[in-house]
Amino acid sequence: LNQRGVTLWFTGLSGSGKSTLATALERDLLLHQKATYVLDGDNIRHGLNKDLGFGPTDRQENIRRIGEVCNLFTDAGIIVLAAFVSPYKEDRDNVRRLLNTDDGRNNFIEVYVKASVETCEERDPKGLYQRARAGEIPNFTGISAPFEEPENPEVVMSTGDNSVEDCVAQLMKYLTDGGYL
Ligand code: GGZ
Repeated sequence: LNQRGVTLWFTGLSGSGKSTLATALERDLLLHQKATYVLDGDNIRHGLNKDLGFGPTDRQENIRRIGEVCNLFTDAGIIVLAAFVSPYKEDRDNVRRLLNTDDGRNNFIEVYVKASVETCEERDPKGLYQRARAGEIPNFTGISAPFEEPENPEVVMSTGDNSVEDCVAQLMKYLTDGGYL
C-alpha cells in the first residue's frame, strides 16, 4: 500500500455537518485512489459501541474505543475519517496522544466542524433538537450537555458560511500540503 495512514477527527455539534463533510471527503479521496474509511455513529454506535449511551462516562468510553480503532486503521495505512460529537476536550486529547507517535509523526488532525447551536437547531435534520427541547432526550449536546470547543484544532470549518465543496477542497489542500497524500 503506497500511502501512509492518518486520522482526521471531526468534532462538533449534532447537525454541524461532520458526517456530511467526512462522506464528501471520502468520495474525493476514493477518486484519487486513496484507501479511506468513515467512522461515525451509524457504524460504531450500532455495533462495537451499542452498549454505550450518552452520559459523560459512556461518551468517554465511546471515544476511547473509537480512538483505538482509529489507531489500528491508521497503522494499516488508511486515511480514517472519524466523525463524532466528542464534546470533551480531555477525551479528544487522549486520542491525539495515542495517535501522535514519538518520532514526531502527526497522525491526528483535529477538524473542528463549527456551527452554532442556533444553526444546527435550524437544520435539525433528524428532529433531535426539537425532542431535546421537549425534554425527551437527556444529556443532549448543546442543549442539556456541554460541548467543549477545541482550543488548537488543526483545521476549523465554518459550515454555516462555506459550501461542502469548499470545505472538502480546504481539507484536500491540508492533506496535500502536509504530505499525507
Ligand atoms: C448528542 C445524540 C444524543 C445526545 C443521540 N447528545 O446528529 P446525529 O444524532 O446523527 O449524531 C449524534 C450522535 C452522537 O453520537 P456520538 O457517538 O458522535 O457522540 S459522542 O461523541 O458524544 O459520544 C446524534 C445522536 O447520536 N444523539 N443522543 N444525547 N447526540
